[in-house]
Amino acid sequence: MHQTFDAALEMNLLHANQAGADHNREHFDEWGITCLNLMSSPGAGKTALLEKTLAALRSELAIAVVEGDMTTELDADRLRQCGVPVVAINTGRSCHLDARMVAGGIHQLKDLLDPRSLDLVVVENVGNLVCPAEFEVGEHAKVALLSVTEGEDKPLKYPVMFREANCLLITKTDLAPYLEVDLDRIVANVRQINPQVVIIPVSAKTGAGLEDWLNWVRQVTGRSHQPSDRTPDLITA
Ligand SMILES: Nc1nc2c(ncn2[C@@H]2O[C@H](COP(=O)(O)OP(=O)(O)OP(=O)(O)O)[C@@H](O)[C@H]2O)c(=O)[nH]1
Ligand SMILES: [Mg+2]
Repeated sequence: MHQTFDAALEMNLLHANQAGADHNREHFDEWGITCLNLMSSPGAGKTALLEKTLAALRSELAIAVVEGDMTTELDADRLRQCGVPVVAINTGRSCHLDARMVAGGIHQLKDLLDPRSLDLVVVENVGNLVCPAEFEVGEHAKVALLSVTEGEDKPLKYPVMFREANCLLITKTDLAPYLEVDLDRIVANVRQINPQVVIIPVSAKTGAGLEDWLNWVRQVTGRSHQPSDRTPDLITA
């Protein structure tokens, strides 16, 4: 009985969230904005990757960030240093952003600037490998990050985020030589869950793979002026 009630409650919650996400996406579309939702377990390297991404792309794209954390503006402050508009959302006890919270972020952004002047809004979700993937926020694409330190089995054990992702970044590849980790095994496990996902190994520390990631962002924002002149390792559509 309880189970049926809980399942119905969850369905209603997700249904209401989906309506909010669709509404956010309508706004993004109206303003000509592409929205990306970055998701991973805590510490996989979302903010570090964003720091490099903003530094590289801010001269060619007008970018803003919606930064989600349970508490603090630590990440938001790091990204403000990159010279782009950043709004911080503290989720309190919630382990993910939902569409309503991001709608609040959009309103904060509108107080700072004309949204039609933006090309790209990146949402950095709360660090959590499960819940963020279940709550759409109005994004056009989901980007999941999995660091090499987390283990090859994570896509199999926590499949939802990997199933939903349009792009998977295998992060911190500079650390791979110091670990007993098999990148091919990570890729094979991800492929079991999601055969279509684009997979890009990156290191925010060394910059390896960064250009491939930047080209993917250019592609999804419709600004693919500088296509990569080679087929990058492991990238598959
Ligand atoms: N060696 C190495 N360390 C990295 C790399 N990227 C991030 N780190 C480190 O990993 C730690 C976490 O990085 P963050 O970027 O804060 O991770 P995050 O996913 O934003 O974390 P939350 O927002 O708390 O979920 C920091 O100590 C970073 O310096 C990388 O490519 N290589
Ligand atoms: Mg972060």
